[in-house]
Amino acid sequence: MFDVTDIAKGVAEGNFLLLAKTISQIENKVEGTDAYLANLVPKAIPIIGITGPPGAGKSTLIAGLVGEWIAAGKKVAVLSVDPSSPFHKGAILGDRIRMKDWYLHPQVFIRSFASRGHLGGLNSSMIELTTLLQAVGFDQIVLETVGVGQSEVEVASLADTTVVVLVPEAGDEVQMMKSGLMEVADVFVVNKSDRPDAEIFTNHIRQMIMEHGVSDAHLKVIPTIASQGVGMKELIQALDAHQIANKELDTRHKLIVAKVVQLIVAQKMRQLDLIKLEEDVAAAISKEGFNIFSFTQNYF
Ligand SMILES: Nc1nc2c(ncn2[C@@H]2O[C@H](COP(=O)(O)OP(=O)(O)OP(=O)(O)O)[C@@H](O)[C@H]2O)c(=O)[nH]1
Ligand SMILES: [Mg+2]
Repeated sequence: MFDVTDIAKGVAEGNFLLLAKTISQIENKVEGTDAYLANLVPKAIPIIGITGPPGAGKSTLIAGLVGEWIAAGKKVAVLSVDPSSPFHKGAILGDRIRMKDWYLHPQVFIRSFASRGHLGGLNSSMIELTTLLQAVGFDQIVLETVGVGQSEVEVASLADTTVVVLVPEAGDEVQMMKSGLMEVADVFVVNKSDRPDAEIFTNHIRQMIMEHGVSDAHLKVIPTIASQGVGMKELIQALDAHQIANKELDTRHKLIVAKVVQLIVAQKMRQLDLIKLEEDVAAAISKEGFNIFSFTQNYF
């Protein structure tokens, strides 16, 4: 596998070839991956997770943030995870088009991943890849995931700062309560604030989080019009504020514990030979008195 110093040199020069190759190697778990990961020396660059319903404007928003960060001379990495559900075709292409300004920019590395077929291993790959990014010289790391099912909760277990993007539409607040977004969001963005009633919706969210005992609701709910670049500076301020607060409270260890658990689970899963398991089950259930617990103990 490639030397981290060489990858970092490429990143510094805007050449991401070695980085891209290394990402593929890690994803494919080529020989030596575990040792390679174990020798990384990551910097404490916070990971920003951006989630929200399909089409809320996450990619447009990220493109806006990237613009601000680039202007400040930063190196930015964006990983986006597509749930690849059949009703969501073209997500990758859509992202390409919206982020096209940045695709060839020497300060920006963008890569999309499909979550299908990962069997719960997506988070462990993301932990691996974000740690690699932290070790090769990026200043900002963003993870985009479409908020369907449990993915908001999953992204929150990867990100130091979780941003939930909402749009002013009737029913969204109900959806938000339902999926427990209040617990995972560090910052709320009300995007498409050019829509009618955006202000009412924004105030509604602010009130809801105040009822949750959050006093600085104005800092936590940011109205944006991503397609016009409106609200980007305010959002960056909110991100910075959260990261400073995080540092003071030293909440990092909780997140690390969650990540360690995910890595252990993923490692156990990798050790499991599913084909053999299926054969073993087929053999075991034909016998009388099959007991699922005693059977499972053979795999502990
Ligand atoms: N009116 C309006 N449209 C916007 C705004 N931000 C984004 N859009 C549009 O909303 C559509 C979806 O934007 P995306 O950035 O692809 O949304 P997304 O959340 O990344 O979508 P997925 O990744 O497919 O879930 C695009 O047509 C954008 O141009 C906004 O602030 N106002
Ligand atoms: Mg997107």
